[in-house]
Order: sequence, then structure tokens, then C-alpha cells
Amino acid sequence: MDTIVAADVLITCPSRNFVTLKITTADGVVGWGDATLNGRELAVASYLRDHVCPLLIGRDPARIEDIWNYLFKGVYWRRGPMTMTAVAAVDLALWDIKGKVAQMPVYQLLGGAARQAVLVYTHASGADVPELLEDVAAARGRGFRAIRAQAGVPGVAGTYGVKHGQYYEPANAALPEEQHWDTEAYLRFAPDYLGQVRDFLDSEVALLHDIHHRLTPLEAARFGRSVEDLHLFWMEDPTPADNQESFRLIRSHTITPIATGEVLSSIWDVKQLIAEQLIDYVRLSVTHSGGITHLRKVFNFAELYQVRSGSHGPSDISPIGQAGAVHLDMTIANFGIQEFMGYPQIVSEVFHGGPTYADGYLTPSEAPGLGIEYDETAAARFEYSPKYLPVARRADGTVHDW
Ligand code: GCO
Ligand code: MG
Repeated sequence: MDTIVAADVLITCPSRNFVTLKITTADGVVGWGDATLNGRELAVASYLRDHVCPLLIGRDPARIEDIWNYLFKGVYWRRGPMTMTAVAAVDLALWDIKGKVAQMPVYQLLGGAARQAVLVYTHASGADVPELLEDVAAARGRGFRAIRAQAGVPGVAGTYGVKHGQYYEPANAALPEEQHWDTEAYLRFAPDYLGQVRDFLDSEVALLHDIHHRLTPLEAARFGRSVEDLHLFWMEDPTPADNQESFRLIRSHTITPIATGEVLSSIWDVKQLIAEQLIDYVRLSVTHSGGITHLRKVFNFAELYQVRSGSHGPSDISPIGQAGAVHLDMTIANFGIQEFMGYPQIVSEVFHGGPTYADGYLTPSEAPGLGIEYDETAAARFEYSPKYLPVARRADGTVHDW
């Protein structure tokens, strides 16, 4: 039996922070796991370093399910994004090792390809509608068949989702930036600009939109109804999902498809949403939801209710997490779509390999394991730099969901 002899946490910042777990076995096999939780990176790094890594030494890396349960049930304090991101990092690294030992890409170990490639959507945004349409055209030019559109709302400085420069990076300041939010201004403007994007796009291109938890259930119902004719692929996070039953109200008023789950981290957080068919797409990610082992269970459960996958894939999930997502996406029966923002060029100095993008689809690497390697020498050149996500306030100063 091979054993785990080392577990190290590595932090780097090639334009943004990434936390990576490196697991090494006595046979010299190295597995990589993503432990990046935007704006709370060091908390997960400490969770791993101080409380998880010492427990891994001497264990059999082949026993993925057992180690998963040991870390989930054994901690007593279960669930939550910190715990589930730490467990995910271990899980991803162990799948990477299993693949390298078996000399197979991870998707083969998960049952093999259920499709030729993974459909992805990318982001397009603009401070105003002409700028958004330009960005939509650029995304089409890169071959994307599904596009998420976000425009700045007039009078709402710092609207969510509008990029500055080529990449959208919301964790932009050493202390949280305060942004302004106005629900009525958004509700007046968004259906109209989304209509302009729909008219601009060929009908076969899917159009997505992220509300980013900003509405009440009734406001979300009103929004969903007002865009029904646009046939959105989905409206994302119409309202916070802490209260799962609140989606009943949205559902009973609109046939606009609903996606949610990017801030959630366990099957229990989405159980009612799925079992009552209150959503159409579940957006948990491998990185923030306990890794491939747990997310596969979520997707298998969702399959029973015709809910599809739509994994969160922002640039604040590292290329290791993205690679893990694509392996899982390849194998499940109820795959829907995968988010793919891409990374600035400098990120590839640290992370080598990974899925290949062409014509609106990602294809997993055929290399054994996850097919992605972390360059420790390159990583050491980029020092951790504290960065926070913004906070939103309404005109009267009240804190709003960001
Ligand atoms: C998305 C998300 C992201 C988040 C980010 C926070 O749909 O991709 O909403 O843009 O805001 O992941 O860290
Ligand atoms: Mg989102």
C-alpha cells in the first residue's frame, strides 16, 4: 500500500490569489487540489495546514471515499464554505493521484465520457449597452455559443458584473470597496437591455444573466416574468437561497429557468430546491463543495428531478478546480453547462496544462489524473496580496446582498 508522506499548502498570486494543496505519496506521486475561497484564502489555508494536513500523513491515498467521510464526519463541525473548500482540495488531490497511478484521466475513472465535450458559457459586459454589445460580439468571435450579459445600470455606480479591462475581477481592493445598489433602477433597465442583446444575437446562441442575489422573491418573480419572451438560458441567483422554500414563490409566477448555488457548499443546501424542482440548474462547484466525490452525489441526486448541472467556474476558482469540474461534467448524465471565464495569460506561468477550449466547448486533458501541474518555482515569484470582494449598500446606506 502506498501512503501519504506530505501535504503542503501553497499560496500564489499571479494577478489574483490561489491556494493549492500538494499531496505527495511514498511512491513519489504528487496530487494537486484547489483550495481557493475568494477573499478568505488564508482561513482555508490555515484550516488545511493546521487541522487537515497532519491527519493525512500515513493514510492510503487510494481510499478517497473513506478520507472524505473521515474529514466531513470526523470534524464534528460540518458543512460551510471553509470546511467544504478544504475537503475539496484533499479530494481533488486524491483523484489526481488515483488517475496518475492508474495512468488514466480522471473522467475515465468516473465512468468515462457521456459526451464529446463540455458546453461552456462566458461573460460579456459593458458600462453601457453599446459597450456590452461590443463585448458580446467579441465573445461570439471567440466561438462561444452561450453568453452571460451584464450592463452597468444607469445611476448605479459599480454595478455587479461589469469588467474593467479584459478580465472581470470583483475582489479588487485591499479592503472591501463599497458599491451602490438600487433595485428599482435595475428592474427598470435590465429587461430592456437584455432584450437588445437577444435581438443582437443569432437565435441559437444562449443568453444568460446573473442577478447576484439582489432581489426579493417577489421582485425576482416580476423580473422573470418580464423577460419570458427572451427565452433566457437562465436567470442566476435571483434571490439568496438561504431560505430554499422562497424559490416556490418565484417558480409559481414565471417560466424563466432558474440557476442557483454558487455560494452553497453541500447537498443539504440544495436538497429542497432540487427535490421540489424549484430550480433548473444547480451551480455548486467542485472547489467549494467538497470536491468531485461530493459534487457527483449532488448531480446524481439532481438527475432524479431533471435538474441539470451548471457549475460555477469564475476566475477565482483555480485552473486545478476548473480541470476537476470539466472531468466531472464529461461523465454525468444531467450535465447542463459549465461557466468558463478563462484566466489572464500570467496564470498559465503557474498552472500548466488543463482542458482545451475550442468553438464554445472545453475538452479535458488526456494526461493521467486531472491533467494539470503546478509550477512551484514560478508560483514563488507571486506573493499573496490581500483582496476583498465589495460590499453593496442602498441609497440610504443599508447593507444589501452583494
Ligand atoms: C459568477 C459569480 C462570480 C462571483 C465570484 C465571487 O457567476 O461567476 O457570480 O462572478 O461573484 O465568484 O468570488
Ligand atoms: Mg454568479
